[in-house]
Amino acid sequence: MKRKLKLVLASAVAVATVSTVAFFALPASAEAASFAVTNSWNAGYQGEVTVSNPSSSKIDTWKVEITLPAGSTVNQSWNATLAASGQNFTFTPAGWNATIAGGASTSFGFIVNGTGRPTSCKVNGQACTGLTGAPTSAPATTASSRPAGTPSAAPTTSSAAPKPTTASPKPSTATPTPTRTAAAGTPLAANGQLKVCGTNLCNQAGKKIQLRGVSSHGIHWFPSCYPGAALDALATDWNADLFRIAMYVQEGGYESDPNGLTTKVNTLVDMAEARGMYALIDFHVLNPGDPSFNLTRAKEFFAKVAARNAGKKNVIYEIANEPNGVSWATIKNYAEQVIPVIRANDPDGIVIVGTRGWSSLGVSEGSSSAEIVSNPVNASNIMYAFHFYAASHKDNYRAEVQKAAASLPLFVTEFGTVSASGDGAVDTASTNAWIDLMDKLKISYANWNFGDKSEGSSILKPGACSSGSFSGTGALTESGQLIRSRIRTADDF
Ligand code: IDC
Repeated sequence: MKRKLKLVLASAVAVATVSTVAFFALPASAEAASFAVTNSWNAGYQGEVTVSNPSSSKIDTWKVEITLPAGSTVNQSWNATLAASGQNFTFTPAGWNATIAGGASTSFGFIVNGTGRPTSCKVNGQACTGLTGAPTSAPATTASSRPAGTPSAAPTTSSAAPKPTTASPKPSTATPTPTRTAAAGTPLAANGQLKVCGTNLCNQAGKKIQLRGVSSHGIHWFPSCYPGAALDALATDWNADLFRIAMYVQEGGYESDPNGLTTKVNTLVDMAEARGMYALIDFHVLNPGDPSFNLTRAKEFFAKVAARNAGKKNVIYEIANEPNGVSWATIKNYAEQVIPVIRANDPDGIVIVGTRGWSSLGVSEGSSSAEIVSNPVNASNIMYAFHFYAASHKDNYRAEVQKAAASLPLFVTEFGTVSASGDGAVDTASTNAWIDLMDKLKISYANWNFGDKSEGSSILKPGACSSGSFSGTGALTESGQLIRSRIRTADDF
């Protein structure tokens, strides 16, 4: 039996140039299809396709074929594999998004070089049955987007979309992907674009807020831990505000697979955004501890992710997880080279700078936050990372945080309930003392780690990820249950 598919083409507004809306009707077996261009500039436009499966049974794969008039070509795509043949452009799954559960959907995006709108489309071989209208007015958009004129601010660096599959790539066409409207009631809908205000994090209304969430484990090690169901559980069962995407650089991470991991990071940014959560992009340097070792990689990576995600409001950039064995001056120098790359591509994204001694504000290497206060990073809209592991780091570290928070905007981008090894027993008393302090100071935090490795800091029990069940407490370790109970309480937004 043929399964029903719904095809929706949509994109986000950015300019006041004329937008065209055309409607495709799908065959009788399908629900509906529509096509809207709401993000366009002189020489091109951007689209997003959502393939929906309104039936109750899953579909195993999908294929979308679009024909463009001569003179227009799909320049790049993301979250899909693109094949071009003349004016016909075929999109198949990126790999991870082939299967669509009953009632679910998947999206991919593309950039068209040229202004010609699709003249036909097919989904899984069934032709869309015709263009039924082309109103000239721009569609009412709900996609909260960047202000009119944004495309002029479109990044001009390297191609941003993951795995561009264009035959003739234009290095200057990196364009932000569409921004989704955050569902009402989500942290993202409530707070919008964040900014640093004094020593705090503020929402779009200027209110001081605290984000509470979790960090992934290394995304290259635990691919089965971050499907939609996991982020669903975090968003709706945990009421998490924040998902940190830990992308190791060494140990088989970014340096081994830059394109694959960039794509994975972007996918997780989209998944968090779709659920109304903030996404913290963590360039997880650890060994070697000198971030300068990865400076070239950092510039390359952040140019791409900042360009690609510039239009989104849910992205925060963490440029160096845990510098260690290096001076503050070296870290500051690294930051002052990486931050401009991010700013050139995403001017309003908050950047978090790691601190000396595994992001201990220097304490773990015999220093203190004073070295930062007296010699801060020369950039605005930045915060400083502080990390702790509750069984290892106690009163003297808490005292340092309390003191530093009066002068520096702090963000606890990683903390564990156990020892600094990431393993061992949960120290409930110290964890609660830390969380109480962070709540009091409105310091945002992400707990290490949302993974199912057999170690004390794991939120999930071994095997939980492959079971695919993430909601409730059944899959949670002792640490996971403690953290969930602290995170799911009401936010003060
Ligand atoms: C640990 C993981 C462990 C992994 C190791 C690899 O828990 O499974 O084998 O990394 O390097 C940090 C780091 C973080 C560590 C964590 C626990 O940011 O990568 O994760 N930790 O040791 N800083 C302090 C503790």
